[in-house]
Amino acid sequence: MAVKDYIRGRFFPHIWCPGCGHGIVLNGLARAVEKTGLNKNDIVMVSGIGCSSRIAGYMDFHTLNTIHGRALAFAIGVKTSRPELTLLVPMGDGDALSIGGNHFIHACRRNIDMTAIVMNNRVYGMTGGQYSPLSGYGTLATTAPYTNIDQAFDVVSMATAAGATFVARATAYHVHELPDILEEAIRHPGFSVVEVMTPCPTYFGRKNKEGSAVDMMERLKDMTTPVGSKAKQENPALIERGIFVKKNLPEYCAEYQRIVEQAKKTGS
Ligand SMILES: Cc1ncc(C[n+]2csc(CCOP(=O)(O)OP(=O)(O)O)c2C)c(N)n1
Ligand code: SF4
Ligand SMILES: [Mg+2]
Repeated sequence: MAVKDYIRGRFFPHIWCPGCGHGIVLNGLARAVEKTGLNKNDIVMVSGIGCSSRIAGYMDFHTLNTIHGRALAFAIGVKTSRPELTLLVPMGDGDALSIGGNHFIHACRRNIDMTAIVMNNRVYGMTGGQYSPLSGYGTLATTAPYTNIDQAFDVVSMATAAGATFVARATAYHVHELPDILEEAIRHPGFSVVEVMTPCPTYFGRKNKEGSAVDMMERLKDMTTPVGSKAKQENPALIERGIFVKKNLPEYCAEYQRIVEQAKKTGS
């Protein structure tokens, strides 16, 4: 199948603002899936609610646009009943780590085979620019007109500490790295987390005077560096991108089946 076969062209034009990074994530995902060679009928995409979650409407897999913060709960239900399917779970930063934070850390802990994509634009885009747990100290938002004093979560550190067996960070600027990282995440037989730093020029950019959508893209280039690079030692403020964790642990559905078989044999 080709990239265009994974897209629902009939629903275009999409709802995203000019310069929004979410469409680049859609592109990256379509290319990643193409690289895996997966049949689209074997893929289920489960999203919550948000501008980011609209991605499920545009991709031609089995798709569920569920409840804000609950995408992983629905996805775990699908995966445990049909373990042979490939689960992709795109979420916003608010969706994944604010209202959905508890589901997120426990999904990491369980190592269930699916790919969680956190589309981090550091804001609640869909509802008008409220600050999220990823906005960060010193930022402005419609709900923080005099400056946000909450510190931000680090998605990579949090997913790693909670036990995710594949953890990576990509950006909407680095369009060639994104499909490669997503492909590796999808192929990984466990719980994969990919944070994608992506611009929301309409709210985060405007509130924080970050300039045009192009300026925001250039900032993604300037503020990040490949993981383990010398640049990070010289400038600790740089944010690393790439793959941070890749390890094998027993997968949840396989373990569950093992227990079922064991119970059948022993009758207890
Ligand atoms: C249970 C529930 N609470 C709140 C909302 C309102 N709501 C919809 S989207 C959203 C935040 C979206 O932000 P994010 O997840 O970061 O996605 P983005 O729009 O930035 O891509 C909120 C609070 C909702 N739909 N359901
Ligand atoms: S409000 Fe922000 S996140 Fe939502 S579509 Fe517009 S640019 Fe994208
Ligand atoms: Mg957001």
